Amino acid sequence: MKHITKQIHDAILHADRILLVPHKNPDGDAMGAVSGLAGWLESMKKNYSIFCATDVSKQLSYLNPENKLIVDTAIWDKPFDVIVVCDSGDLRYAGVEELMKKQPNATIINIDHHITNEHYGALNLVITHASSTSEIVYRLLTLCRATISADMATSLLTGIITDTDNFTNSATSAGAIEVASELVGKGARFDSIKYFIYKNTPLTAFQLWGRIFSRLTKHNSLGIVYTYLKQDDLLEFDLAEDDISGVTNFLNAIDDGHAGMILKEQTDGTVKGSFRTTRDDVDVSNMAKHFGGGGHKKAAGFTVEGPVEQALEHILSELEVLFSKQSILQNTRHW
Ligand SMILES: [Mn+2]
Repeated sequence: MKHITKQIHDAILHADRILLVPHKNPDGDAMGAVSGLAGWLESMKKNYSIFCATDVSKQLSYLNPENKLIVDTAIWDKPFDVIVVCDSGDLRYAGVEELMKKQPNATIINIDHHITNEHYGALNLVITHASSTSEIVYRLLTLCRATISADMATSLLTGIITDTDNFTNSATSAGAIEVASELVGKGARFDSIKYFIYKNTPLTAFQLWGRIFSRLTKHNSLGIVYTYLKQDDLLEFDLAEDDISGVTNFLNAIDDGHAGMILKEQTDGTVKGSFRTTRDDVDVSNMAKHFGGGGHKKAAGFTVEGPVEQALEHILSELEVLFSKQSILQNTRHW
């Protein structure tokens, strides 16, 4: 890690224009990592911007330092020296695959922990056993001897807390807890994170959770417990998808079957699917890959054509064919 860290440090020191990119529909880790890096660039008086291909949820608004976040693609018309992509296994997931073609001379830095990472950067700091990209950014900043402010610590701790699902899922390693502890020591505001991430949920969000839970179904031969969300549900309750983001990880609490799956209809008519499992013998990233997606062994996602009813039928029948050839259980071949 030391060698690549030095290369990243050098690239940033010599850059005049820097762009930070979280993946689209960013989660706490993507925004936490970007916001932590932004604090570092701020302290070095670097000229930088943050670009996201989609809007960022209101819940994560405290991770938008100096209001630098831009969603207007016009920012890509001027050349950047360095573009840092955070928490994204590939440039499609980041939503910048096409935009990147406008920046042939930029040094792309890829900081990520996804097992499916495509190493698309000129510099790739990819640590698949790290709990979160925010943990990696902390280690990077520490090796670069950066001063980590309380704001930066709050950002990075957000990433660790959200990616470990509040220190409950399998990403909760000794390293994650160690870094979290150091961040608290540097003034990370645990209370703010708790408030923004876990305690500002509107009542209607819980009512919609109830509807999503009422649709939970177990597919007996596949051993998959699934449910779905329609755009009509969001309209009816006047909510955005971010308002119920926690519902996906709740699948981990279900003690039935090999894996959980939720399908969420998007505003553009496509359907975003997420797989979750808590079992060590199941690798859901392979299941997501079958539908053109990716992720981690225990949490992975993909996007297919809608509407959600047809998507569900399609996915279940595809999985039936797939499972008839290979077992879902990892210890039988490469699944
Ligand atoms: Mn992450």
